[in-house]
Formats: sequence, C-alpha cells, structure tokens
Amino acid sequence: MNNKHTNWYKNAVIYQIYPRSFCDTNNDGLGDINGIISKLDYLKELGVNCVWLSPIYDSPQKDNGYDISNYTDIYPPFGNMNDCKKMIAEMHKRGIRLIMDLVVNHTSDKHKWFIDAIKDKNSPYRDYYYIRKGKKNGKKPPNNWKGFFGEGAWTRIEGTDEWYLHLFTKEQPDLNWENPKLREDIKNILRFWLDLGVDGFRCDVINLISKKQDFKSRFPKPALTGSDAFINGPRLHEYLHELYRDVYANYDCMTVGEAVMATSKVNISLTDPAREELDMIFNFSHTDSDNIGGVKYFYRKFKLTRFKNRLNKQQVSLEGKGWNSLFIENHDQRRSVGRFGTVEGNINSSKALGATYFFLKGTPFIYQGQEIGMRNAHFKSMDEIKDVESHNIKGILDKMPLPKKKMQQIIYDVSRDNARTPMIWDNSEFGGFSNIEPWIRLNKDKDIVNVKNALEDKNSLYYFYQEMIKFKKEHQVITDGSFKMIAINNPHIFAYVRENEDEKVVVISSFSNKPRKFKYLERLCDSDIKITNYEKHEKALQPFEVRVYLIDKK
Ligand code: TEU
Ligand code: CA
Repeated sequence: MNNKHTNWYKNAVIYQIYPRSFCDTNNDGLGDINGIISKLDYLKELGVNCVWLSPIYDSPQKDNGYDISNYTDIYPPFGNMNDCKKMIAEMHKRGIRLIMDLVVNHTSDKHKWFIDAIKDKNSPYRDYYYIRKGKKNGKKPPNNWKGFFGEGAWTRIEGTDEWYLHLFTKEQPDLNWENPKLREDIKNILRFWLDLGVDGFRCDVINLISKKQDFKSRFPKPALTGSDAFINGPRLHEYLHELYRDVYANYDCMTVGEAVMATSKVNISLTDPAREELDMIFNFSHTDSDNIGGVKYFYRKFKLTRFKNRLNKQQVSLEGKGWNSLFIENHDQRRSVGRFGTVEGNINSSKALGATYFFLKGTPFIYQGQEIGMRNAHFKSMDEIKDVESHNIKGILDKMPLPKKKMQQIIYDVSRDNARTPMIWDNSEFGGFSNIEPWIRLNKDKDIVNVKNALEDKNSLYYFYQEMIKFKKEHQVITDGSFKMIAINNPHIFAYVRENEDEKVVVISSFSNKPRKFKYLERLCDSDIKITNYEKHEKALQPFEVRVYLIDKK
C-alpha cells in the first residue's frame, strides 16, 4: 500500500491553543473559534507552522472538553462546523497546519453510546465500556483500582448492582478497546476529521487504552492502584498499529501521543518508525523532575542536574530510534515562569530556559502565553479555581491527617488552572480576551505581562521566541543534527552541542543568578553567537545568560 505519511512533523513548531482561554469574540466569557481565527496573523508573525488545538468537540465540559459527548460536532459556545471549516482554511492559507486533540480513552457520560449502554443491558453499546458486577451483591466496586484524580476508578450504575470503569472523573467512562466495533467507530472519527482537512492528532492519555483483563484487586496497594493493568496495557501496540495501518497511513498526518509515566523503553517502542504506531509522544520525565514519583502534589526543590539528566536520557535513548517532542508547558502544568530554575520577573531566565529546550532534537511545542512569559495565577481561594481535578484532590486531602494550610497552598501552586487563565492581549479591563468577566479570573499582573507590551518591547520574550523559530527554520542542523550534552554534572549551566556535516550549534545557558565561569567557552568565538540575551559578553556567563553559537564547518 502507498504510505502517504511523511515526516513534516520534524520541521514543525507547534503552538498549543486552549480554546476556552484564548480569545472571546462574542463576549460570553469563553474563548471561541472566531477568536482563534482573529489571532492567526499573530501566530503567523510568531512563526509557528502548526497548531495543536485542545478539544472543541461537543461536551458537557466537566473536564473542559476532555469529556466528549459528540466527536463530530462542535461545543456550541465555541462555534459550529462552518466556523471550524473556516478556521482550518484560514490556517492553511497561512501555512499553519492543525492537529486536533483526540480523546478516545474515554467519552463523556453524556455521549449517546454511554447513555444507551447503561439504559439497556442488551444495547450493542454496552460492550463499548467496562461494565462489571460489583462485589458484595453490587454494593462494593469490582476491584480496588484508583483513577488519576485520586478517586476510586468505578462508579455504580444507579439502581443496579453494576459498576463502570473510569480512570478520570466519574463523568468520563473508559472505552473498551477490546471491542472491534468500537475500534471501527474510532477509525471513522479519525477519518472524518482528516477528510475535513486536519493534519493530525494529539492523542490524549493514549497509553491507557489497553487494559489487562483480569480486573483483580491489587495488593499491596500502590498509590495508583491497578496502574500495572491500565498503563501500557498488553494490546496497546497492536491497537496503535491498527490505527496507523487503517487510517494514518492513508493521510499525510502526524500523531503525538500523551504517554502517562512513560519510560525511555516505552518511548522507543511507541515511536520507532518501523513499528508504525505514533510519530512522537509527550514524555513527562523532565517536567516531573521537580516532584516525587510523578505526583505533582509532592513537589520538591528544583535541581538542574536532575532536569538535565532526564532530558539527556530522552535525547540519547531516542537517537536513531524515534522522535522527541519538546515542551515545558501545557494546559495541565503550572506555568514555567518561576519553575525549572527560572525566576518570576526575570525575563532573562525565561529566555535561558526557552533556548535550552527549544534547540534539543525533536519537535518543539509552545503553549499559549508561554511566548510572552505568562505567570502563574497565584490563587488565593478555592472559589477562584474551576478545575475539577483541583476540587477532587482538595476533597481527598481534607479527609487526611495532613497540615491543612500547607496542603491548601500546594493546590494553589500546582493547580492546572494556573495555565488556564485567559490569554492576555492588552492591559484593558479584561485583558483584551473579552469585554466581560471571563469564566476564570485574569492574572493580576495583566498590565505587565500581555501581548501588547511584548510587541512594543524589542527585548521581550516574544521576540526571543520569534528569533528561535526563525533560526530553527534556517538551520537544518537543529532538526537533524546529533545531540551531545556538555558538562552534565555542572549544577548551574545547561550546555549541549547539535552537529551535522555542515554546521555545529552550541547552546549554553546559565541557570544561576551569579556570574559563572565555564571552561568550554574558551573554545568558542563571540562572533559566532547568533542568539543571546546579553548585549556584551564577558569571560564568565552573566546571571541567566544564554548564548547560541553557530559554527560553519565548511
Ligand atoms: O491528561 C492526562 C493526565 O494524566 C493528566 O490529567 C494528569 O493526570 C494530571 O494533569 C496530573 O495533574 C489528559 C489531559 O491533558 C487532561 O487535561 C485531561 O484532564 C485528562 O487527560 C483526561 O482526559
Ligand atoms: Ca465566546
């Protein structure tokens, strides 16, 4: 068969839009598709050539669209199918491709499949989900598995002795991928969107779709009880290859899978091109380096060497075997400002971090607002937070014998809503996001950190990102060159070399607030510095100084 799938994703710079919080054009306090269209020139100017759009499908919005009730329609407050088609056309006109978020590990409990499945025992859709008889005459769940938002993974179907599995909220029942009919329906959904012109998918929690079928309780109970059964389950590779063979191979599309708790081994097996599964995955090992065991609530002091080691492992292990995604933010992570060794209010530190991740080998992603250095929301009460995850966790922590004040502060600090406050376009009352009070409050620093200010300041983070994107496009070495870390044990400096036959790029960033000597600098010439955040270069690196050198080998 003729495989239409090409490697354009290797040259992509992808901008993630969280539609709810991007731009509101009809003043209902929620972002919308027309808002996205109105900002496409802004994205084009920044230089990105692809957008990852978080879910816009019809949904009760229990988890802001990650609970889909109709895969082939649009959530009305965001717009309709015609708006969507217009958006795709306007993107393509500007050389911007679109990848949609695809949430197929679970649906909303308001999806017609699920409504039918629980209403009628003989429904063909009953086997689209995991419905099992409870223990103790139905009074207790079928097993002790736990979901990602801290709760038990089963909910009883009212008035019956049966329960359904859900790894996220109880409004997000898990789909049963063992059922071939379900898989055919999923493929048709993929085809529907690809035929409409979208260029690929970001596949939500894709490594959860296959489950071990024993459905037994696990003892002793690990924190995420049952995870051995539902993370990287036994048929994961088979399902992914089936989607590739029957759908992706017929389109010039790309896929990036969100892989929960992925090891390098899993990363290789999911992205090895010969296996025809996914083009790349999101591996969270580096964003999890400031917490214990991947649990963001157990966060710990940032250590640059740990961060370096984890990124190094991702880079080295995939070399010649698979492809990396590069990111420091998304809609589930708190903002990178003040994180990963950066300091809020010090734009140079965000530039240093920016260049550090952006020129690694892989496809870089930029989350909306990251390019202007949007900060965390600094929440002060639970009323300001809308995220269902934060409220669920709060309920659970409150029942535990833990220091209440400290736990509360942790929720404020790590809540996913830190990344979900409205994009700030200017310093008007509602930040140019809307003309009315938005669905979630604006950042208090909106008069300082906004797009208007960024565009007026030639030293802004925005222009630094613009420069990085241009540089990446102009120098193939950033895409195909080899990667080598320098001085991996240096606790203050992140440095590496990218090299191909023609060119060599050296990226050196200081994560220290003091001047730092760095021996490797002696080998380099100031005249080769192409991107930097300091006008003058001393012998030592200045606080949070970054230098990107380009050495022509010809
Ligand atoms: O995220 C999966 C996931 O693992 C995260 O929710 C993670 O558990 C959490 O953020 C840790 O704090 C994806 C989506 O990105 C997320 O927005 C959805 O809520 C989730 O799946 C369910 O669809
Ligand atoms: Ca709106």
